Amino acid sequence: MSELILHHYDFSNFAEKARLMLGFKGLAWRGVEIPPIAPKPKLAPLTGGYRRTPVLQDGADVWCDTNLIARELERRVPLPTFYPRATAGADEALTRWAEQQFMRPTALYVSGINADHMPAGLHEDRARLHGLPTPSIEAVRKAAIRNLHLVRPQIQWLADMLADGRPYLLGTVPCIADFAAYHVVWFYRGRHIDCRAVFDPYPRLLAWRDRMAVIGHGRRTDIDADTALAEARAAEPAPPRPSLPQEGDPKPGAPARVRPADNAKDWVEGKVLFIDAHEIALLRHDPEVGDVAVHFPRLGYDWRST
Ligand SMILES: N[C@@H](CCC(=O)N[C@@H](CS)C(=O)NCC(=O)O)C(=O)O
Repeated sequence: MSELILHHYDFSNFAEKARLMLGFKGLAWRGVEIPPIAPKPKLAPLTGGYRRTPVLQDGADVWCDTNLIARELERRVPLPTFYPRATAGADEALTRWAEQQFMRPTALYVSGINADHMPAGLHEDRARLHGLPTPSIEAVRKAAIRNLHLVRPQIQWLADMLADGRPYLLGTVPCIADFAAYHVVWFYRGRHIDCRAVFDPYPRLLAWRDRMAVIGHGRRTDIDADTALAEARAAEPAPPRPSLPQEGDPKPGAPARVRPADNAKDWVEGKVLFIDAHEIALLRHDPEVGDVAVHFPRLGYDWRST
């Protein structure tokens, strides 16, 4: 297996999930630092316009979204597993809660507390990403306290899950839900002002967080974006697995477009290379990198035949 490339930036919590997942699988990987705000001129040739962080690359294949990245890592390195049989279903459902219901107010709380310390243009970029008007710095600050009231009861849920002394959220071994909840908790480190005091009343939660942190990031080497683009250019997309289209799905070879389902404006266009109940991969041709396969999960994404 060639060394995978992760396109990420340090303060991205979803990237922290990916880094920890790579560590859990014991992998050596290469990191390309991408900008935290659009435009991302050295990522767009690979993804066709998908701009979220992180993205995983192997040659001329790229995987968007940490939920699909988890599946791809599991396929390559099955053990230790992200999906123990005993907690199947609950692990995915808990993941969705953590990354949506828990993450959104967490982002608004931590960013609100750190309103004056965020990189230039970040508040504006994130508002645009969510299809909202640019907020005043005062509005960002005020959102912090409102959202603190939304995160507190959810932090209590995490503490309650761990109250019987279990080491991980669903039992004795970590599963994908631990990674999903961990990166949200990790985000409370803040950019400048540390927000982690909210966890102080919960020693078992703190112990779980520390247990997750020691998994580490595997073996990381940093490379530049041009090296990653050159690797894509030199490679061809891997032959796809057999497709299993569902009712009404575009068939392999048909033109289609995909985008995140949450207000994202930019469609990624291409021809269906692979489709099943969980994934849709588009084959695109880019003048800079040639043919690239861009893999998306289906849950949380929107697709259309074109
Ligand atoms: N569902 C996606 C969410 C990714 C996401 O929203 N990442 C944030 C960074 S933590 C992001 O893309 N922010 C905008 C950006 O980086 O351009 C995943 O699991 O990868």
